[in-house]
Amino acid sequence: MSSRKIIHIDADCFYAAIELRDDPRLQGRAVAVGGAVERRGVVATCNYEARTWGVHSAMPMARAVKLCPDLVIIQPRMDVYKAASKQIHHILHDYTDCIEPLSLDEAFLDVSDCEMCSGSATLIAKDIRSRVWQELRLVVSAGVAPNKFLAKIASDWRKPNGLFVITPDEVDDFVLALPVKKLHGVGKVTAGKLARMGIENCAQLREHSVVHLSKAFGSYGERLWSLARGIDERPVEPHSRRQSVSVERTFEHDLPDLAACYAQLPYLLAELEKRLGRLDQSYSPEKPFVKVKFHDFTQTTIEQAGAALDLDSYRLLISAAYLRGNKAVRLLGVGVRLQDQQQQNAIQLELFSQ
Ligand code: TTP
Ligand code: MG
Repeated sequence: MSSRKIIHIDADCFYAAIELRDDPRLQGRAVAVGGAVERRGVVATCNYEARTWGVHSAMPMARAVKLCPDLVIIQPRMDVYKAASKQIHHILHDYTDCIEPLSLDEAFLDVSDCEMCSGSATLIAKDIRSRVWQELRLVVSAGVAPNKFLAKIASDWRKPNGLFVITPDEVDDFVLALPVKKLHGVGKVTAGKLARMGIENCAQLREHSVVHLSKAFGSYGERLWSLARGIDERPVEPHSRRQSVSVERTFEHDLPDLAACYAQLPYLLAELEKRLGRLDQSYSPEKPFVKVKFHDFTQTTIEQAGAALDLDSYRLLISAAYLRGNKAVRLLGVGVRLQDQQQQNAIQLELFSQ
């Protein structure tokens, strides 16, 4: 198998970061998102400030408050987190459609065939990190490696606000020093069993034959043997279908008025057309939409069912969106919501079978 380029993206203290972004009064304070103490709530996540006090995910909120008496507790706003997740995914889809979402704030990308950034996975990861910051004011850490298990470890390696790259040449040295508890699938029980065999790191794990490991760990033994050598052939499995195609640009200098927005439209639409052209036949365009983000980061989206996908439609949408804020614009987006023919067919088949 030729070497792949896998990126793992994981936002830093995702829910908490969104709360800090949306309420500047929280800056510098220890913040936890989760259920209230009175309702025996638990911590969903907390910012790094709170983590210095020992607070962490899944901890009862009552205990968190004991550890960190000044903790600010915030009720989760799932709708906002889901919307942010969607926006991050829109950015990711600009680089490849081979994306496997793992949770709201985490995904694998296989960028082996991506030609952007001169095909450099490191530059793509940098670009993603800076775009997520520019467009959402959120920080994502990224890991780059030839496979999924190493990319995931790498994204954690320099967290928060980190990028860590393991090139194919570096895999061997990196894995040798790796504690076995970092291996994909090694939980407390397996780690304990390995420790009793005198195995703490992958260098020690490598001293055991695949036969020996299979005897000790059943079918997982062979997997351990591979992981200890930095081998992980699992493909990135995209299982979510596209719902839209879009192009967004953040401008170096804010666009002062509607005329300046109009002037950008042809360039954005040309790029959008290119991206639509790359879609396979299983999608058909449904309706145009636009997004306008103003200089103060407020933003608005408008779509129009039944409208043609032409310059006039987008001009109308842009002007309607612009007038909602009527102030300088930092980002413009144009897009098309898609109809997924595959899903439509599935629904039809189900109907017929009744
Ligand atoms: P994580 O990525 O595990 O955590 P995080 O993003 O908050 O922090 P970091 O990645 O910097 O270590 O989870 C993403 C979100 O999922 C998190 O913000 C809140 C939610 N979550 C829970 O609701 N319960 C949990 O036990 C965990 C671990 C996460
Ligand atoms: Mg995270």
